[in-house]
Amino acid sequence: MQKIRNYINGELIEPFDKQYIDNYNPATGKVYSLIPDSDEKDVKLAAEAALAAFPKWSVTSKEERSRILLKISELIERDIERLAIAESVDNGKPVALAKMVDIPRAASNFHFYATAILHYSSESHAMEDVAINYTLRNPVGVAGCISPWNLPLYLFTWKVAPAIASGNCVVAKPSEITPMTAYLLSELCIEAGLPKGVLNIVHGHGHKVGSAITSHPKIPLISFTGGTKTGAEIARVAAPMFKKLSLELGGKNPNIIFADCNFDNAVKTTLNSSFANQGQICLCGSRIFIERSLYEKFKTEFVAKTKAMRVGNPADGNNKIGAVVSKAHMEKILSYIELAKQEGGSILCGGHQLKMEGEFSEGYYIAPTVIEGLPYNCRTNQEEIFGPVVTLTPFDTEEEVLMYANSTQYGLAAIVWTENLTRAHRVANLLHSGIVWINCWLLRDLRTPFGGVKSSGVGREGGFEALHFFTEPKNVCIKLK
Ligand code: TXE
Repeated sequence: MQKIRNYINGELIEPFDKQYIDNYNPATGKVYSLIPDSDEKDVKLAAEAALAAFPKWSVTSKEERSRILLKISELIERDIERLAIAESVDNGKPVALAKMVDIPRAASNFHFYATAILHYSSESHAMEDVAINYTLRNPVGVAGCISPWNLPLYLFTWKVAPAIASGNCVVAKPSEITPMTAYLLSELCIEAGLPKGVLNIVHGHGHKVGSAITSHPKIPLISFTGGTKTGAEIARVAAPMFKKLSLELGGKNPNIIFADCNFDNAVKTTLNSSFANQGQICLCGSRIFIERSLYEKFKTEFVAKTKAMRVGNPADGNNKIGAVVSKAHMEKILSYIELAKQEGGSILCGGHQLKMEGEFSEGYYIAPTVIEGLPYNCRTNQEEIFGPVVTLTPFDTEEEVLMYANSTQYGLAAIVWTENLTRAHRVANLLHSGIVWINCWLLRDLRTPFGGVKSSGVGREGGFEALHFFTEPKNVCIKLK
């Protein structure tokens, strides 16, 4: 059975204690590889390697850093097929989705930051003829990057690329549920000639490896994407150590459909924003609010199209929906469907596990589920389910739907469908959320600020925001006379 190895000081090595965790293929429910069950001893080794590499890497010219990152990007593109299959086997997502979204985006993350550093400049503040201030932005040191399982290589590289591009060294931990593509990336980093110790990848559980990174005294900044509870725990540990923190957490995003929308586009994109990646994207719109005059028409069309979505073997290009990531997560999603029924919801389609044939009979499949008849403030409509489950709710006025939309503890993304330009701007301004998509979803320009408000996180990733985060500003003031 394939054994994943840690990537420390430029080498692929076994964990200190030589202990391993089973890695499941969600499509079959079978163990297919082994993950290092690392702990604080492995993190210590990785942090030492990163600290040793930092003095040289931090002064390596940005042209040279850029060249190496571009090489990594090219190697990801070269291996797109192999990486997409690995991502699908590890996570349960359709291979076609990994090939179209996850892996190209991982390559873009390296490409984007390889070039962004060439255009990054810092500020200068002149005090007329008295003095001039200028800001130096130096890399901080060793960055801790902790990422989740839903978009494994995509989100892992979204942190690692800006961190090393800006001259930091990194101790990173991918999710123990989906570690394979981060492991394959470590092989590509070696091939690309990334100097040893610049990136170190330690595999294992969050409560062992993640918490050892968070509490390590020589890791002064932490970039985390994952659940809100974990984010709160990381903040609790990191705050008294005055670490810099970037937290991208959960969402319960509203998808607001006004009667004047472009109906066909709204239905088509809403299918995607509801069920892409089995609904396991923090940006998915899980609460669909529809203006009452359009409600029945939208519901009929949306439910019919949802029923027609094929679920099954992620390697079969005809299947739009694969397996959810783990047995535990499948059970969590199913328990929320039960909760929705108890809260008085009617299941319009789905609502149950799907049993497949043959080698997929033990896989974790859930029929895409549409629920109606729930109040906006019930638990089903307030808590993050993170699966192929959406609710439909009618509304009468703009004021009412804004109240529904803003009623949760989350504020990551919102989607609005309307052909009325002034309303689009007005509503976008009044939504409590870090990102608003008008008449589209998941359209991403990597230069834009990415992140949420309220319990959806602290700080922004993307563009120069990430380069700001991974550098420390220092003001230098020179008196002129
Ligand atoms: O996330 P965790 P899980 C949501 C979603 C999901 C829930 C839990 O609702 O059901 O979170 O998912 C590491 N110190 N999202 O359990 O535990 C962990 O090993 C440091 C939203 O997978 O937050 C993994 O690498 N690190 C989300 C990473 O944190 C710790 C994406 C995320 O895992 C740690 C995924 C600790 N004490 C889930 N405990 C999004 N916003 O995209 C765990 N980790």
